[in-house]
Amino acid sequence: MRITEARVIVTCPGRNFVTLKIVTDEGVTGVGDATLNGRELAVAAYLTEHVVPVLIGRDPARIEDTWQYLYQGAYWRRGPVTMSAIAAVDTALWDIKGKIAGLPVYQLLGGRSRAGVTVYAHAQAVSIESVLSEISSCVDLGYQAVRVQTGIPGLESTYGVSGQAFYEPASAALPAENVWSTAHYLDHVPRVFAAVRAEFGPTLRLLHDVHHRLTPIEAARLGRSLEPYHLTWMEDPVPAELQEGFRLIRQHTTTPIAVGEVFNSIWDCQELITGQLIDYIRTSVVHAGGITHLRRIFDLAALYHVRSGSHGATDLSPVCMAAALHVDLAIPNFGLQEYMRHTPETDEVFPHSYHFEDGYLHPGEEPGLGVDIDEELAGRYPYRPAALPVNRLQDGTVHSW
Ligand code: EZ4
Ligand code: CO
Repeated sequence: MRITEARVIVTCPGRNFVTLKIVTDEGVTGVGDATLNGRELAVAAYLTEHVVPVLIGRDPARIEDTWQYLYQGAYWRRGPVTMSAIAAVDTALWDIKGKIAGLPVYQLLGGRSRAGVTVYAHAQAVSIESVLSEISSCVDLGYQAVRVQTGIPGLESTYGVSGQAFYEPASAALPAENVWSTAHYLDHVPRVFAAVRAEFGPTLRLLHDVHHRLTPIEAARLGRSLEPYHLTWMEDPVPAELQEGFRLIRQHTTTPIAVGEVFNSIWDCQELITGQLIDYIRTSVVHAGGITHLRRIFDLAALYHVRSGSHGATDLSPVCMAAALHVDLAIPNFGLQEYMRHTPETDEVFPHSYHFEDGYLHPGEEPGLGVDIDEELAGRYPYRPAALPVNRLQDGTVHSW
């Protein structure tokens, strides 16, 4: 069997997605997600100009060899653009392998290790009062774990609390600017979780995303102040270029730490994992080199009691979600999977077999990944330039968003 064609499809059914569809001479096709929020066309160009030409004529069965060819063969290693492009190819090849075998991909990864994939929902609102009712709605839907984000008094807007229909500004061509205050934030967050625990009791699993805004010692203070509310994790407490910085957080708090949504490779988390500096690794299929490399990261993590907590925001397409669920179902050290529902338009463009039931997602039993792209429909939603916001301190200094 040979690859005869690979199409790069950019579509915007509410937000931009980049999808690679690989076609073989025997008519079997596979899909992979290549979406990099705010930098979509960079990956599309990387695929079109540098990857698609070398795929033509290759044997689609050789997943590991193709991965190594694209990774080592580029000479310029790692980085979000390269690794998202490699991920798309890798994911599509797993999809093809599953279809040829007549098995869902999780079976190729060793079979199911659990009944379903426990997912966490997002509860977000400006006030504490309204976030409590958002959490109630999640509980009513069957979720056992909820990420809680609120507005910060004194700040006009903050991460994770958006009044917009699209999660995270994705409509403006140029970046919006947010204003940040660590002092206001650190004062407020413990009050939020005190109210949530008082309302919902001790067993609902609670999470919070700090979104890379603190220094290690500030994160240590936050973790310590949240200890009475026993979070499942605090996410991205600090920017993670400095892996060593997590050691300082660790020395001060037992609040578990999750990190990794912006990581591209095992090298971004090697020290975090082997130093036992984190509890959950949140790398995704699309941004960390596909199923092949994600499994490598999770296998390393398993040796150090680190569990998976894969990123699953709506800027990762249903193709990525489907692939993630096959990995989640198979690995021994699964932790939690983030799940934000896509818009009905997105779900229509990407028909899929995965489904939600009682707090769990199930990938379904279709051969391959169980997801596809309706190219005709996708063509009706042309790309729209979009950018993530930029953050500044109150004095105007640029800060992590
Ligand atoms: O801000 O995916 O945990 N989820 C997140 C996300 C990220 C977006 C960036 O594109 O932090 O919502
Ligand atoms: Co996050």
